[in-house]
Amino acid sequence: MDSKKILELKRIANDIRKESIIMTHRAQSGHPGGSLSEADILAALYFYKLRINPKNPKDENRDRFVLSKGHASPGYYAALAMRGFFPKKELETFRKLGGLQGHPELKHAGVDFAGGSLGQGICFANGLALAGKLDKKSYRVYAVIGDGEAQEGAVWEAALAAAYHRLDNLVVILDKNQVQETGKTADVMNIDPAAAKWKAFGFEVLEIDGHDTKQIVEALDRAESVKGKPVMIVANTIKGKGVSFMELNYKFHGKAPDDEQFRKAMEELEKIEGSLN
Ligand SMILES: Cc1ncc(C[n+]2csc(CCOP(=O)(O)OP(=O)(O)O)c2C)c(N)n1
Repeated sequence: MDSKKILELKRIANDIRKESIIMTHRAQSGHPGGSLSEADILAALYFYKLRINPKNPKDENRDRFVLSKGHASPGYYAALAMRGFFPKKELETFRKLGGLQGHPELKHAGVDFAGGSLGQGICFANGLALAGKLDKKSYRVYAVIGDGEAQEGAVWEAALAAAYHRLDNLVVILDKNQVQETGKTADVMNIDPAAAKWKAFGFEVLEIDGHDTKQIVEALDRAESVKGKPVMIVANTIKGKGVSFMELNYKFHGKAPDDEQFRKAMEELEKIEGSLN
């Protein structure tokens, strides 16, 4: 991928971050931390890798995307709106009655999975991937899970099943942002060495810097050539990435910025935007 396209994806990721801050601030509710950490991954998926068509969101041959960490919906909605699944104006309805809910609902164009109950998305992604194989479809399935979420037992049952069924049409991306709801993942219940664990479960494991767009794109490309087993991309990220006082700060897991924090966050993200021109 040329450097121009990389830069474009970085700008998109920054826009996803800005929208996540705007949405959570407006609603005074929602999850900024995990939205900021997943932004570069979502930008690479939605604006490079996924074979999807916003004009035909239910195309049966589309690649599937599962946001298993459904609480990080602001980043997800921003990516969907920016990709054209629904008007950006709808982002203003975030967490309002009848609008975009805190956790994704299937009624919204582009949403393939109603995430929220942690541990379920990767199981659902397995089902999609298995169905694709049985139906001889060429679509691929991508799922993003959180590192706190990876403490759920169901995740490991899904990992066993994915390898057992040789789901080489499945790519799981671990948004390893180091922090969960109440503190550091390593302190609450350590999931390391994560890469070695997924490898032992039968995955092809690629470990990357999840904020390095070039590495994300290369890993997504490489994943396509893996045969006979599912792929795990361990994306090392920073919760709250891009906003200094949110970075690695569990207090911004599920808390919206107040007016002053909003102003500062936007100022920082706009500075990053300036550096990307
Ligand atoms: C089964 C289940 N238990 C608890 C919760 C409440 N909860 C929402 S987010 C969260 C922390 C998730 O941490 P992580 O997966 O690291 O997410 P991220 O840091 O990427 O936001 C918890 C415990 C939930 N949504 N589902």
